[in-house]
Amino acid sequence: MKVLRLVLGDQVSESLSSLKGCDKKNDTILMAEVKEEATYVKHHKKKIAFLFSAMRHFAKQLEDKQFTVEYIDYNHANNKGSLFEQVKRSITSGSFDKLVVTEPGEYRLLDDMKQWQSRLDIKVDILEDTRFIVGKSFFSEWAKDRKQLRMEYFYRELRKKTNYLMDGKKPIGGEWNYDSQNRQTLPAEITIPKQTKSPQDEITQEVLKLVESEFSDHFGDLEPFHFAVTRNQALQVLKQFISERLEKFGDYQDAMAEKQPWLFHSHIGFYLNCGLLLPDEVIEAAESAYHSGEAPLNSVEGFIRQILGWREYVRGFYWHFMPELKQQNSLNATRALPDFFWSSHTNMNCLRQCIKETKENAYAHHIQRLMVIGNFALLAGLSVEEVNEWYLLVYADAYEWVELPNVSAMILFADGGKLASKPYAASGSYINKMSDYCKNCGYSVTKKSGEKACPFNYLYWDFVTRNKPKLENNPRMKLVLNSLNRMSDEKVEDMQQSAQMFLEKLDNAQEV
Ligand code: FAD
Ligand code: DLZ
Ligand code: SF4
Repeated sequence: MKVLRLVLGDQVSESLSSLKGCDKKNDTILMAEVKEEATYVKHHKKKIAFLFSAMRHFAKQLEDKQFTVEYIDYNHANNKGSLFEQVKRSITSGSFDKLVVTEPGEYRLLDDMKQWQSRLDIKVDILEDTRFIVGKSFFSEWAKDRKQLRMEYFYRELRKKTNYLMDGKKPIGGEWNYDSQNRQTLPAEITIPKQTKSPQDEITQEVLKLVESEFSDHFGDLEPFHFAVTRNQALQVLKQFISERLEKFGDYQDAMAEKQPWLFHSHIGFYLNCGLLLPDEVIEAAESAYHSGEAPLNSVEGFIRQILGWREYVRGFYWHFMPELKQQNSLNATRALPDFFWSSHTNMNCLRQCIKETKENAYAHHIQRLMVIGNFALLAGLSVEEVNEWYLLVYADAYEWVELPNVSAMILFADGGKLASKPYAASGSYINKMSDYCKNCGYSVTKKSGEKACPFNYLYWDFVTRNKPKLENNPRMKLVLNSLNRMSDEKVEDMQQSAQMFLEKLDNAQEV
């Protein structure tokens, strides 16, 4: 039996199901840098460079172990431009008995792949992606017959199932969740560890040249480029996170600071999502740090919750609710994405900083994505489709399985509240509490309406007023709606008028 084994750009892991039982003599592993995948959205330059370099290093690693690899680079004479055409070419030119591939992380590609068997007239095995703690069916089973699908309860199930941070049947420390201890602001005198920078080698430098010449019209800065592109480098990033950042991860998880894009976060999402790191090894490294006394429980539980809880949950949520999830727009958000999402030119300092850092690093941490950029997109009623496309292309860790639930369901409430119990909407005071952005802003965070007032303040109340009919039956919105009802008509009108003027400026592409 001669097997063609296709490995995708976000599958650079030797533990991959499609590589199990690979016959080094007879089988061929196909990897291809193709235009279709690099441009179905115009990914950030750094994201393309990162994946192409990780792919090339992985192919070399396999070749060094005597696997037969057919690597089609972007300018290869035989490059056919799409994964399907590339597979077709290999099958036509070789005498394979079947194609084996691990299921892709995006619905569009899986949907396409399901047609390959009949289109190629060869047996196609699409195998489960085992690089997660649980399979897709675990979520569907758990969701069955449940009225609410809150992450917290899914997470508790997984804690019990895996035994991570458990003391028999009870959670270590007595609580499942230490979120309330994870909301500190950053003290002025704190030392933030330096970002782990992986050195560029010749392969990466080649790729950087390629990306500069082929994708020059894509968003983002290509250099400086310090991503890990091999498993050993990614393990080094993990190691440094555990020894230098994890201790304070919990305390400052929600904090933001100007010119500090990396803070105490792990910066491993890129590596987990493309296969350079695996979730169980990351969780186990954090758990060991707790047991050896290197990091406190609020940090370790908070970190493990992100990976065992949120990451597994959003993946299950995506596959359970696709393809409908992509069509949903419960708040009818249709406003065009403002130009400053690309240029970062806005007088709102919080957005200017977060978008500028996104452009520079293809990274922003969770609270920047959620409570600054996402919050603005929600309050301003930005188009669900355009916001999703933006998030999918700007972040180097973005693939639809993880991006879409976070954007459509978490920030835009487009699913009508299946994921979040209420919209993650907040006024400027939240941003002011959790960051130092407001100090250097052209707007005043204490002003509620008028030209100089922080746009988040009046947009917040305008959002609540506008969507009152859709939110008034939500028990978690009761306090907010009571506050709105207690406000004088004049105050509400002032804020609505300010919001109207601001949104008109956005619609007319004027500077805000
Ligand atoms: P840390 O803060 O150190 O967290 C550790 C790990 O936990 C992350 O690497 C990630 O694997 C996991 N994690 C944390 N939160 C989430 C979450 N909400 N969903 C899934 N995994 C999570 N994450 C992506 O991996 N890809 C995306 O495209 C993506 N888009 C997002 C869009 C929005 C609007 C929001 C609010 C969040 C998004 N996230 C996404 C989740 C989160 O912001 C990133 O995982 C995190 O910022 C990556 O940085 P880090 O590795 O330093 O994470
Ligand atoms: C994101 C991406 C990019 C930019 N380029 C490639 C590529 O050239 N070849 C490839 O096999 N995969 C690439 N990818 C990752 C795929 O888009 C990813 O596998 C699917 O979106 C499914 O998650
Ligand atoms: Fe952002 Fe408002 Fe603060 Fe300015 S004042 S940084 S717009 S929250």
